[in-house]
Amino acid sequence: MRTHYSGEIKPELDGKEVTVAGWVHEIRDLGKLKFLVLRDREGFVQITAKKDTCDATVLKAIDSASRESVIEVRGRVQKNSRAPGSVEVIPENISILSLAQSPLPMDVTLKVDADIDTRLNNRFMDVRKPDVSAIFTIRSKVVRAARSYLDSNGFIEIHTPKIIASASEGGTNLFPISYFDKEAFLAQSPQLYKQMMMASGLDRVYETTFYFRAEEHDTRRHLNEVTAVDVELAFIKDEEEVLSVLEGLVLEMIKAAAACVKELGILKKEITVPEKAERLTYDEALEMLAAHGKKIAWGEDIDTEGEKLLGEVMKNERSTELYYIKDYPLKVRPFYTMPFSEKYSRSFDLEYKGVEVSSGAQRINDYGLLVDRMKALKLDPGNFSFYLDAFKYGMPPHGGFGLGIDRMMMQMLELPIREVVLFPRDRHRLTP
Ligand code: AMO
Repeated sequence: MRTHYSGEIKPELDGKEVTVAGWVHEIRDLGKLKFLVLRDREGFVQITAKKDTCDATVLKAIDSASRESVIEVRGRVQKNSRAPGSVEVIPENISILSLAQSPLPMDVTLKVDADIDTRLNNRFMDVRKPDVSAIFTIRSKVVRAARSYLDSNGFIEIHTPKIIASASEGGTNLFPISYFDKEAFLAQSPQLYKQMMMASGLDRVYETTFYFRAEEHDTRRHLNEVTAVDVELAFIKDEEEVLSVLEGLVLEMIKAAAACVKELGILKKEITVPEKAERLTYDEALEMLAAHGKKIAWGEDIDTEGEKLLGEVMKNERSTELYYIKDYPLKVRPFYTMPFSEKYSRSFDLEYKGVEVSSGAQRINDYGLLVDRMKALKLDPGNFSFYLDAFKYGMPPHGGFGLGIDRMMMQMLELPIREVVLFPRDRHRLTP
């Protein structure tokens, strides 16, 4: 059993017996002296074996350990100003716990850059690299910060089914699955279920969830399996209350990432925490884009290029990287979105550095209006009876949003989406 991680081996422990365990990062044999660099999740520690003072079994173990083998080393800490971190471990016993085959499928010493496909095919090895493991340490802190913010604001964490019978966002991007003798799909969103919970009395809920989306994208920012935080809250006056929960949540997540000083140092990244999110309306966004040469017809969605340009304009002219676009045309939003007038809706997207990270709205809570909106969008209310029932017997006003965790990570660290997901699912990738 290891007693210490590499990060704990400090010169102050001089003379103390320790056990460290991890992977053989590098071996250098200088004849009289053998150096073995051991790597674990916290970093590296140098194991130094002198030929004339070290036990023969220790020297033999070093000779037989291939790179990336898993070993456990018991030994004494020794201060040494010439060793990395001014400290080394003089081994008294080395056990080889698992011998690695060679050649290795990829290099983990950071000397050779492997392409992203090789890295993802060998993700278990890729994550051994400190810069890659740093991403997932930050991700864990960010998700924990999201949960903790929502918990402390009275939200209850729920889990809704991922095997569903009908579409929640419109029907085209569902993955069909066979479910005994019935047709079923992987859930593209917890939307209908989180809304139904608003009629249950648990009036503030959230879920850290998967979305499965059968979209044939091949971009830096789309995946077919997405992780997100979905939130829904009831007894709201309008969408502003939903926006303020989203703003608080996103700022906490960015703060949590910015606090990962060691990991950001390894990644050579800096994260600036915005003070708040700025606000724009959809119409203002269109005007700003038009003023910068990008024309979008009223009622069209703002495309990727438009979003990117808007990101640049907001940064240069308003010194902000985080902003909402509110009041979208009703016709580009899903059926459950609360209308604001004939043309507009009580909906919003949150943009971070020119990419949409969240979208949400106040929802329709009136049964009759909901059915009308379904019909207007050519959806058959008969397919949604399990959902519509929740609106018949007391449904409070409510709203919510879905916030992409992968998108947040990618924008905070300014990396492509595949880098921030352990085992990404895209059009070409189903294993590992
Ligand atoms: P929407 O479809 O906009 O809204 O999704 C919400 C957020 O999820 C993330 N996201 C994705 N990330 C990567 N790849 C994808 N293919 C992908 N699709 C979505 C984005 C996006 O902003 N039911 C509504 C939310 C609500 O109104 O509560 C919904 O799913 O960050």
